[in-house]
Amino acid sequence: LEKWLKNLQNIMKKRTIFIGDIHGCYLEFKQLLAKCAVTPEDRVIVLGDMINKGPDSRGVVEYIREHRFEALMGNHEYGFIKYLKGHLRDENRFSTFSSVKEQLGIHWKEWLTYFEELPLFIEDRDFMAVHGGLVPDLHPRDVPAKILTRIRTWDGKGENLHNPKDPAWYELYRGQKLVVFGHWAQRGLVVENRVVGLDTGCVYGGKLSAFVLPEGKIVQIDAKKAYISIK
Ligand SMILES: [Mn+2]
Repeated sequence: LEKWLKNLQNIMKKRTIFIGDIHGCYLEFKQLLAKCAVTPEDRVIVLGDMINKGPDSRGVVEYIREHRFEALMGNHEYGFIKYLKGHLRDENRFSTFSSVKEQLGIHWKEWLTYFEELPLFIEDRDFMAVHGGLVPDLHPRDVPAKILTRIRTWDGKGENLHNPKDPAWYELYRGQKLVVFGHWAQRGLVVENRVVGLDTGCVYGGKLSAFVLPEGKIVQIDAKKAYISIK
């Protein structure tokens, strides 16, 4: 990563700050932005899973919209859209989603539009940002949402996206662009050649993490507490 960063530092003008899975951890989110000394000149990209499980999903998404941060579709936003439309089959997730809907109040339909418009990936000259990850040798525009938002491991077919016997998707990545992703709290911080993973399980009592370009610096805030237990 270091060689790549050195090259980038010469050409990248705008500071870009990527933020891992927030899951309603509003206080930690605000602290992390302060620690990164974010200004209106910066580009901020939230990697998805902004909502659900944690204490203040509404606070998080309102802050993101007010400050015109960019945000990606995570599997929790994707599931929440289905829930709001009455299409969700996984009843285990109803209780936390109903609390998010309650927080959003009477304007939930307007929020539905916001969530539906979230991009599945953001591609820049210098990087690719995605919530789950990439399928080897495919551009994300050619990969379905349910894979882009949920992939952890790759079996060659996309049947099982989380199998400890299969390699992590990023071990198979051969592209030239830096990929920044979230979604894998059990794996935690990943900093390897051309991949940076930022889900460090804040909502489970871990940390909330940011990656700052062009410096290539990781910035973290400890969770106040474990808001929910990890499965
Ligand atoms: Mn996720």
